[in-house]
Amino acid sequence: MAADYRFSFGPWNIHEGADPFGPAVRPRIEFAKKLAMYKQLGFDAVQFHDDDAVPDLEGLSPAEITKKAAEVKKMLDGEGLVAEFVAPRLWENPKGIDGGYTSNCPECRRWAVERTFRAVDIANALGTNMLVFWLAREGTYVRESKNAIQAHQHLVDAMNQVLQYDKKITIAIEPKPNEPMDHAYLPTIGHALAIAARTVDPSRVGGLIETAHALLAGLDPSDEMAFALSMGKLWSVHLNDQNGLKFDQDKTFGAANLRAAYNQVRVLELGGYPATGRFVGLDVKAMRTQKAESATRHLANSRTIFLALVEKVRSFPKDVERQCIADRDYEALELAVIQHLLGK
Ligand code: GLO
Ligand code: MG
Repeated sequence: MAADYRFSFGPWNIHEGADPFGPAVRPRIEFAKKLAMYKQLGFDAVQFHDDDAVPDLEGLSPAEITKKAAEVKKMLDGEGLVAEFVAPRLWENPKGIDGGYTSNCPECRRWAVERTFRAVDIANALGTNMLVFWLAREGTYVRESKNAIQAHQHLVDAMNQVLQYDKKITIAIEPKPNEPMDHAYLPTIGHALAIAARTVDPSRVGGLIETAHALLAGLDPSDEMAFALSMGKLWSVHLNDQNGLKFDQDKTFGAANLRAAYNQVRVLELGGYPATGRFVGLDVKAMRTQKAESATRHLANSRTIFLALVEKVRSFPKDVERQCIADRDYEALELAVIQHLLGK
């Protein structure tokens, strides 16, 4: 019954386990081997950074980049997979050190837009019309280091150039309030959609909401998703979990707060998300302690938990919900939800 959901993740979600305090603990798995794992794990679509699809793209011409991306499209076809989106990875290049689009250096801003044009070319070659803008370093460590008013205009200018470069491309902004920056410019979906409204074609700019990012902003992810859904702007999600206000943990979906996970699933159900044909993305990381042979469990487990919660949402007694609401007895409603989750 819940099979109407389709799932995606990015190759970075199968990783070697390095963290800021220690090196890799698992062998690197090459891209082709990762692709072969998707279907086995129950996933149908691949999320890409531009350089996941075309490694070392900085040294290549636009034609070479497109050719290499076309080869990746063939690999996808061979596995029965599709590309969901391409995200320009501006944050690992020296020119993106101070943000790409909002850098104080005009040459770096131009580089960021050019690199995004290449991401558009890659998206076209992979057969998707969606870019994701996770604006990693578009912000500041020190407020006085940038003019924040101007920075927002730079973001609009960059998006406009991309929207004009390709009249079919769409941009889903993935808001995040901090990390790596102290303060990032588009911390919530409200900020993202307000900026979207200022572009040359607001209909082609929407959002991707990540559970952990909303929690880091002190917000309820299901409300962020509801806000986007109410405007037809929820174009993807990065479901995961987060244990309080600390570094971006990307835990298995539902592992820290099952009730909040239930409410994210509930809102996707209420918003008719599966009928939009969009994917449920899982941006989850295996724990550093996980042994190599089982370092994809976090993906399969997140999907299993998601599907179990779909069943929970669909089987919640609607008559109880209606009665509690009619009686304005929200204590009773809350207990009914908890008992339902406990299987009582
Ligand atoms: C990091 C983000 C990151 C993005 C990915 C796609 O906090 O969640 O994983 O989702 O780079 O743009
Ligand atoms: Mg993410």
